Amino acid sequence: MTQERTLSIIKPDATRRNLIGKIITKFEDGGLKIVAQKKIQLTQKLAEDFYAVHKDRPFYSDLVNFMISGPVVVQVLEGDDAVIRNREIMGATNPAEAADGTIRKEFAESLEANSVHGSDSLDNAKIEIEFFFDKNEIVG
Ligand code: IDP
Ligand code: MG
Repeated sequence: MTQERTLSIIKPDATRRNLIGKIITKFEDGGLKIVAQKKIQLTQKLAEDFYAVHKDRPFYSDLVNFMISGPVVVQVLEGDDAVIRNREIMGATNPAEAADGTIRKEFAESLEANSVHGSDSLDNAKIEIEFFFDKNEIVG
C-alpha cells in the first residue's frame, strides 16, 4: 500500500442539504485523513476548466451549471491507496449502481447530482489538487 493524496469535492446538492459532516465522517471512518479543506463558490470559468475533460460530452453544460448552483467543499484526502479508497467510499457514478454504505448510495439525488467528486487516477489527483490548493494550504 502506498500513501497517496487525492482531490475530493462535496458537490452543491450535498452542501444544500447540510450533509457536509455526514460525508466527511464516511471518509474519516474509511481511513482517509483530511489534509486540506475549504468551502468555496465555483465560478463558471473554474467549473468549465475543472471539467474540461468532459467538454465534448452531452451533459457538460448541465454539469457546469449544477456545480455552480451553490457552494462546494474542496478537500485533499490522504491515506493508503487514497485514490482508489476514495472512489470505493464514494460508490459508482450512478447512485442506482452504487454499493450499500457508499456516499452516493446513501446521499446522491441523481446521476448528475451525485454528492461527491473524486480524482480517478494518481496523475489526475496531482493535477486536481494543484488546481485548487497552494502547497502551504496542505497540512498533513
Ligand atoms: P465520476 O464523478 O464518478 O468520476 P465522470 O464520468 O467523471 O464520473 O463524470 C463526472 C460527473 O459528471 C459525474 O460525477 C456526474 O456528476 C456527471 N455525469 C456523468 N455522467 C453523466 C450523465 O450521463 N448525465 C448527467 N451527468 C453525468
Ligand atoms: Mg471523473
